[in-house]
Amino acid sequence: MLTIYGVYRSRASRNYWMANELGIPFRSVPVIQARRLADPLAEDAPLNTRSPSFLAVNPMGLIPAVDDDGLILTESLANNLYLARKHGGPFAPADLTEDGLIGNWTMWAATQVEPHAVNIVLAYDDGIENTPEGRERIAGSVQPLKKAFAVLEAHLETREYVVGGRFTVADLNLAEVFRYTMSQTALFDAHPRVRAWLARCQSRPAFKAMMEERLREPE
Ligand SMILES: N[C@@H](CCC(=O)N[C@@H](CS)C(=O)NCC(=O)O)C(=O)O
Repeated sequence: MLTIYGVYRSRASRNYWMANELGIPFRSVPVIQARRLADPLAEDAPLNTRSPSFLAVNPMGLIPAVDDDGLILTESLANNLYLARKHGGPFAPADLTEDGLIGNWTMWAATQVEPHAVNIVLAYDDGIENTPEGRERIAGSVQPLKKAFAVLEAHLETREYVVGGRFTVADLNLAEVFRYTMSQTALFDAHPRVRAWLARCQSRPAFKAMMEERLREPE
């Protein structure tokens, strides 16, 4: 049985989305980010990323972590690659070439896109998006994202999905990273294929089911 540790309002969302796509049973343990709590170590604090019982699962103190019948994995995008490969079907690489491409696009998203995308989200989380400091932080993240958007826009010129002509774990992983940039509408105005691709990914029932759970959680 698969256990997913992490609230839906975190990068665990991508593992919940994957599990929904695969239609596999899973148990959800709603570990919350310690930074969202006044005193994460208080006796009555909810299970969080600094709770000793969660640190026993992921000593990095980060969500998500997954436990698949005793195999513990702690990197959200790698968790999805593993789940796709384990369960096979259209989400998984069909051959070594697709495996290479899916891994390449996933690492690209993790290293070239996510750090800037998260920086934008954190500016909003901190409520500073309309302050001079926040605007500067956001602009500093949007600038390097322009190149990544242009690369994906060009790639999508001749295809609807990133690898293999169908929705795969590569699309899911990238879509979850690009979701963090959605506040930056000018980036999407300048890259209409990226906008259409993201909408295509987010129109999937498995994504919508994940978002429903996410919206049920307190902000
Ligand atoms: N590279 C990791 C990053 C995980 C990560 O940074 N998770 C955040 C939540 S989205 C976290 O656990 N933060 C702890 C905290 O804010 O207290 C992954 O993708 O799984």
